[in-house]
Amino acid sequence: MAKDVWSICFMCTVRCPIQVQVVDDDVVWIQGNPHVPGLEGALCAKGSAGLALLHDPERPQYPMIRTGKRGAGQWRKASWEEALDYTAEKLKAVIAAHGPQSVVFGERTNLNTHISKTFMKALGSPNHFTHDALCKGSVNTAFRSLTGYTDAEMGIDYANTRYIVLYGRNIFESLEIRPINNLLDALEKGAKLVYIDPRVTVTATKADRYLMIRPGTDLALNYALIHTILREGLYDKEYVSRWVSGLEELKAFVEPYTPAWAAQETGIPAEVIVQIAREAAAAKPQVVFHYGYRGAHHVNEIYFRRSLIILNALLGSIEAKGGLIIKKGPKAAGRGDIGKYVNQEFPKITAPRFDGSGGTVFPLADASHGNPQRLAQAILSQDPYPIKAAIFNRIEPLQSIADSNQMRKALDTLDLIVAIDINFSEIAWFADVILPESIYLERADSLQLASGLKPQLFIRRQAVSPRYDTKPAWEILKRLADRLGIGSYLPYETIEDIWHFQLKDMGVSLSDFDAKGFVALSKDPILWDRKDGLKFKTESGKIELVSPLLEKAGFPSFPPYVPPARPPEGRYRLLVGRCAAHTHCSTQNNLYLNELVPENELWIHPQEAARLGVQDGAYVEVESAVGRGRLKAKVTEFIHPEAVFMLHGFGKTVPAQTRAYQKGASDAVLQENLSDMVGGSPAYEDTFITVRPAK
Ligand SMILES: Nc1nc2c(c(=O)[nH]1)N[C@H]1C(S)=C(S)[C@@H](COP(=O)(O)OP(=O)(O)OC[C@H]3O[C@@H](n4cnc5c(=O)[nH]c(N)nc54)[C@H](O)[C@@H]3O)O[C@H]1N2
Ligand SMILES: Nc1nc2c(c(=O)[nH]1)N[C@H]1C(S)=C(S)[C@@H](COP(=O)(O)OP(=O)(O)OC[C@H]3O[C@@H](n4cnc5c(=O)[nH]c(N)nc54)[C@H](O)[C@@H]3O)O[C@H]1N2
Ligand code: SF4
Ligand SMILES: [Mo]
Repeated sequence: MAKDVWSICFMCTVRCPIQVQVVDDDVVWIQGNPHVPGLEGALCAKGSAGLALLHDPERPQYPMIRTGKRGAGQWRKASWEEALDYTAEKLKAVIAAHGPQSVVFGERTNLNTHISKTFMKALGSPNHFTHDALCKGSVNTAFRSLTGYTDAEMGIDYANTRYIVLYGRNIFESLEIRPINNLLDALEKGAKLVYIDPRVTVTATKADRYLMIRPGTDLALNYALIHTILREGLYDKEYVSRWVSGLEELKAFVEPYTPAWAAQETGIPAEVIVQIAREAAAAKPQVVFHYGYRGAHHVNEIYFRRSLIILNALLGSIEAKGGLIIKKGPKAAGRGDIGKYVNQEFPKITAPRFDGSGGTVFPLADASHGNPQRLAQAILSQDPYPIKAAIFNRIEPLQSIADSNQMRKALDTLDLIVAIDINFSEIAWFADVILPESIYLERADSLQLASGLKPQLFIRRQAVSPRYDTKPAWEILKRLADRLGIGSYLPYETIEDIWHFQLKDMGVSLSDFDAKGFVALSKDPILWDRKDGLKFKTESGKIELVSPLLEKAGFPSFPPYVPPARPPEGRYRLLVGRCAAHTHCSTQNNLYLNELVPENELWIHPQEAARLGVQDGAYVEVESAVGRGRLKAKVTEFIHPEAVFMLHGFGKTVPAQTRAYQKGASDAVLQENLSDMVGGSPAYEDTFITVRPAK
């Protein structure tokens, strides 16, 4: 029997709405939801490779309990009853001996995060954390310091922009389909794209202007852009006088940061800096200085992110058509909010977070996300208390957190490691119990609320029955909760129970999803009135350039510029990133995607390669202060001579992933565990490595 099922792709967390064609309980075709503007049937290579994941025999097929040493790959097959009983008993023992705060739960934010947060609160532990700080912690803090909104509450109106500047936002490879299609439309209508990166990426090749910046100096460039915009009076005076405070302090601060000064620092000619400032100002307010994603992750990340938001503020592009927009949720559309189990009464938790997020370590970081970056230190130092059990759901601490060797050492001291995963990831292989989740095509999940100019709800319905003995995470957590005596906090049995609970105040029913797989909560885009209707969530209701949030915590709003350290003689700054064929560290073993990009290579400039005796295509050994690796060299002029680059997520050590096993090197093994202590992000790009031809 043939049917079409509305779902949401999960080959990466962009979560494109999809239409899945099913014949006789098997998937025959996946395409983007044709009714969604900007998607219209499109899917990326990874999305199409969902088919290979579904049928992959190299994923966990049943619950497993470790029998040998950690990581040795000796397992026994267990029933779900047995594996859940085992996990619950171990958790109870840990809680009895060390208290509920000794249990941590990490996950990549997903549709069921309201359930896992509920699980942890009911357990009495403050230690639920997400990947968020690793991705954009400092962007989040920067936005809150200026506007009161988090980065998750901000978006970009790509379709209507006239001028967009991307700082290592390699949007055509590290992709999101809808934004790309919208941006392509804008470019066709004449919008200009400026791309800044020490490496020539696919996005660089599509730009009107590409600037090979010296790594880590984007902040100097931005101070010179701000200097020029203010000196030449190019800013949006009406917007700034109504919505921005602290302009005089900013003017005084950027005075010394001239384009000539920045040219020395960045390698970008002064006249080009001036031209960009003028071009951007001429397009205002339909301008975007892209504030986010990764790109330049350094210990002063927060100030770089603030400088980007300040540029947008000066050109009046915040809450402007073709600029940045404040995302609108159900309330702005006159609806009730989506139901979340986490909005209920829980027993009071007095222990602080293990990671000091919103506390003693990262006072300004968003405590609702926590910070995985501190996990290894917190375990090893037992500060602020012992951690004894960890549940990892859809997150890979051994590849997504810098310094894997330290992480392995720390995790090995725990009494219990649980992995809820769909792959034999490094962490699953190192765990004590693997609770295999059904993949997105085999399960339904909580509804997705997508806030934006037009808020919408999306649904992931189950397309086919599970190929193996796997379960959705919401069910795994419910069954675990029942065994721990906290099941009443998760009052559901089926996915329909969850959906009804989510929809109860929204004026939407399940059948509303039948026609198109989504429900629009507003007919028209909701933009607030720029004259009088903007609602910044700061105390003054304005964009606060001088930030009480920062200053009350003892951090300056405008610290003097400190140049990034130059690599010591014989070392290179390690830059990392993604490619279009892979998702972080998840897809390297996928049958199709592995064929497209089987391993990572080390990009190195020819002048440096010649000096080191490194040949294009030959193996090199790389080493940092904390780890080492081996991969092929790619000798290319397309990278700044101070830096080398590798794709993130390779260098697998799990033999069960036969296609990816030992291919390339892992960036996380090399990276030192450094952080921006103000913003909360890791400084992934402050590690220096040596390179030599492999023996
Ligand atoms: N195909 C694919 N797409 C994805 C993802 C994926 O895994 N795969 N993941 C999604 C997620 S979660 C994220 S966070 C985004 C990431 O999206 P991006 O931030 O666009 O992507 P990265 O691939 O991390 O690329 C970082 C770029 O920054 C450059 N860079 C390094 N140092 C500097 C510097 O000092 N200055 C400047 N200007 N540039 C620098 C690097 O050379 C690299 O090209 O992608 C999203 N989209
Ligand atoms: N060294 C280094 N670390 C990084 C980065 C980097 O560039 N270098 N980038 C950072 C960024 S931007 C981000 S966003 C994070 C991402 O960090 P992660 O979220 O950890 O990375 P992913 O590869 O997206 O997914 C991790 C795990 O989720 C599992 N998984 C995939 N789908 C499912 C599913 O449906 N259910 C379950 N239960 N598990 C699933 C995968 O098998 C994998 O083990 O990493 C950050 N950390
Ligand atoms: S970008 Fe690709 S992999 Fe990510 S959700 Fe969309 S289709 Fe799936
Ligand atoms: Mo990310």
